[in-house]
Amino acid sequence: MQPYPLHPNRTLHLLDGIWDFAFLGDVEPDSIDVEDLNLDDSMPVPGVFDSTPNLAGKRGLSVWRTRIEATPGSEGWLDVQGMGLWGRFYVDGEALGTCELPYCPWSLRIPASEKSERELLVIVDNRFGDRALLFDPYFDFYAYGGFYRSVIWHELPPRPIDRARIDTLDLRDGRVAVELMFHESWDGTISLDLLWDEVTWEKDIQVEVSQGRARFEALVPFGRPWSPDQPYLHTLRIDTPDDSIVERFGLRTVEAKGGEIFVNGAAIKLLGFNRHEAHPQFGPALPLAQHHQDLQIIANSGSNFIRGSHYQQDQRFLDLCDEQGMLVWEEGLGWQAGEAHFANPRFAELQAEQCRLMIRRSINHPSVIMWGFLNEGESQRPQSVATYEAIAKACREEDLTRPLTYACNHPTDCQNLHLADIISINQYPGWYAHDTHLDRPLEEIDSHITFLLKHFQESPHSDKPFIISEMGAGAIYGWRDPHKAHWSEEYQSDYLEILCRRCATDEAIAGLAIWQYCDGRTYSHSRALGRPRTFNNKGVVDEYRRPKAAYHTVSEIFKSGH
Ligand code: ADA
Repeated sequence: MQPYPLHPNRTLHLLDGIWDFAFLGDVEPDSIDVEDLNLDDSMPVPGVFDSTPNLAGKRGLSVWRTRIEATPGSEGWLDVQGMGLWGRFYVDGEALGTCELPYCPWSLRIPASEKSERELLVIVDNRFGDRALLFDPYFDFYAYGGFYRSVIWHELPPRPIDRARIDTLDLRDGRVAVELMFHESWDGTISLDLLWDEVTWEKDIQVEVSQGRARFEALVPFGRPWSPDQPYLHTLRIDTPDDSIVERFGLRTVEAKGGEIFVNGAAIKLLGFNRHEAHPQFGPALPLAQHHQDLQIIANSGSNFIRGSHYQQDQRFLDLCDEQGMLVWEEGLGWQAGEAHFANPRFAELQAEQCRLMIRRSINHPSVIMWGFLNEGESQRPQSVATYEAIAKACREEDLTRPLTYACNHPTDCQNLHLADIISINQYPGWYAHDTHLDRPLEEIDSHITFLLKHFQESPHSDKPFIISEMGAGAIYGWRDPHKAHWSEEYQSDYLEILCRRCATDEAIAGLAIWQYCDGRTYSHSRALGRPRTFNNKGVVDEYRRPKAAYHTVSEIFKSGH
């Protein structure tokens, strides 16, 4: 199963499978001759080499190679759905591009060649440093090297279609705005055939193309809204004389106003989890079955909301969320960016670029109801404003149909909240407890939430919905202890009982994303003294998705609403 959009008339080469591979270790990319490599190992794509037993924990340069039988003379477009941390792409020995955006959907144009056998070779580096500006060693999740998601080689027809964006204009009569985007910029008139939901044709629609884009409005035949309870999806196939695309979308509106979040005009309280795409066996290269199972486990807890922390999501997962009515916060990669990041213009450029690519890729997912960026950046610093504003500008230029937010852990002195449509706060009272509560940390939870609500109700942002985008406690799976102290399943369950009851019943709180759904591997250096096993253990299920006591506690409250 490949995610939407589909290209029914194209020759596609799905490059999932076993590639030739070699781990070169501590060498520099410019020091190697790609024509003179001995790739004597193999590696699966999707897959990351540092989750395999032979290379577990290794950092360095790796080389991946596969071959494609392509139509001579065809131009190529390589769809790289997510990789890390850094990759230089060669086709037939020629370097064509470099991806420095971990997790981000990224693509590459491949010039036509008269050859039929083509070679794709990628140098992948999982070391931190200048090539990995967006991923730092202190991030609280493991930085893997390889292909996190599928790679697909498209043979492009003339005037290839890139995407067709479909925005809801009117829920009542199913009116939509369609923006058909071609890969190239050109001007002219073109005839389109539209096929709605595989049954209703509209033939020979003449549209004007300007700079490679054609905009028109349409009425979705028998249009039905998409909602969490009735996640009704439509498809639109657009045929031009040269190409075809099938987009899936939902008739859905989302607004943030008056302290509440509205889906299709109905106020909704978001209750759910932060989820990392991670597994000890596969790292971020999750099989579809794991995405499916995670969604089932989260939905079974009574959740209606997932924050895809802290990077662009697997498109197949978002397709599943569309189908099952799960609401999603998708965000660009970021984790506690500080002064040095804000002083580096390249950081802001890459941040803005990755958010643009995220939004363009996910634009038609009705499940995605808000965009986020720069998780827990040091937004209390005045020098953070330029970077935050640049990213927010890029996001708003891409999409004005969804609220914009970012997870902030500097609630009382944040400099950038004017950019947020939703106030999203990360805090850990009762876990990283303050000295005043060291011996009775659980009492800190409610009082801190009350403090936060009062602060924002008295702030210029009082009309914005307030959500707790992270709050939680750790527990070691299977550790039951009468002391009910930190790291016991009892403490985590008691903690989340207080948190979830408060959030489920307090009308001033528009949403909660518990930190976190499942345990996950994190950094393996001395900072891990606070991370038993070098895992972040705040999951309500462990890394193998085995439920802790807290999972049942949370489920009872989410399902009952109190
Ligand atoms: C932060 C961060 C999370 C995780 C969490 C924790 O809020 O955003 O990724 O690191 O803290 O477990 O402390």
